[in-house]
Amino acid sequence: MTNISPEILQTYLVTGTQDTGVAQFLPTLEAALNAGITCFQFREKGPNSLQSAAEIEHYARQAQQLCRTYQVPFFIDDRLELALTLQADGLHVGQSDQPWAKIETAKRHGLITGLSCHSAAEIIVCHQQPILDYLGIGPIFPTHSKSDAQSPLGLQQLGDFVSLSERPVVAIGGISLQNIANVAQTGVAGAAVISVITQSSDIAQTVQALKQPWHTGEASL
Ligand code: 3NM
Repeated sequence: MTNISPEILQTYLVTGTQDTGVAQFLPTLEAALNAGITCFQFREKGPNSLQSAAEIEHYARQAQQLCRTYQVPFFIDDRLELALTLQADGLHVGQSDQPWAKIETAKRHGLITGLSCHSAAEIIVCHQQPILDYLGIGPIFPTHSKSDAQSPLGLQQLGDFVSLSERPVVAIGGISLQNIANVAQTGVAGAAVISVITQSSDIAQTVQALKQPWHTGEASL
């Protein structure tokens, strides 16, 4: 039960200027697009993020333009107004972002919708909501990229949640080149990452390695 092709979720970069520094934000995104990420989420949030609405819109527009060039879907985290103004491809929200009101509005405007979930109860609520296209589940492993992250779920729990979900699942939180094959084997549609790409010294090689399990058939989708 989803309106999207789950392949777009496979290698999903989530990033804002707080993760890259302002100067490296667009070059990092372009390197990742060029290397084959399948989806991008503009997430300007947390310590060191931009505070000016005009600046946030400026970088979001630039990122959207790059995504258009590479024909990769452009999502926005949480900021419904900005997502509607820019006619983004999708909106991703967390449990504390008044999720259902935002998801409903975004869907009415034709956007793809995603919601972060951390528990079986939150996943079961989604069963009633055809307006939701995919679930983000995390953190799977400890992460340094989200200061208010919940406790890590681990691979076993991820697999259980994938089975429970009626929609494609993207795993997030602490995903690395060491654990991507195990993450893929749980049946997720994809993996969403920040630091493994933003802190990579060779983004092309890192993105290729993240995509590898889906190419070699290790993923169970
Ligand atoms: N959301 P990294 S964990 C943005 O659990 C985000 O919902 C999470 O960054 C969640 O790949 C997370 O560097 C940070 O661990 C992911």
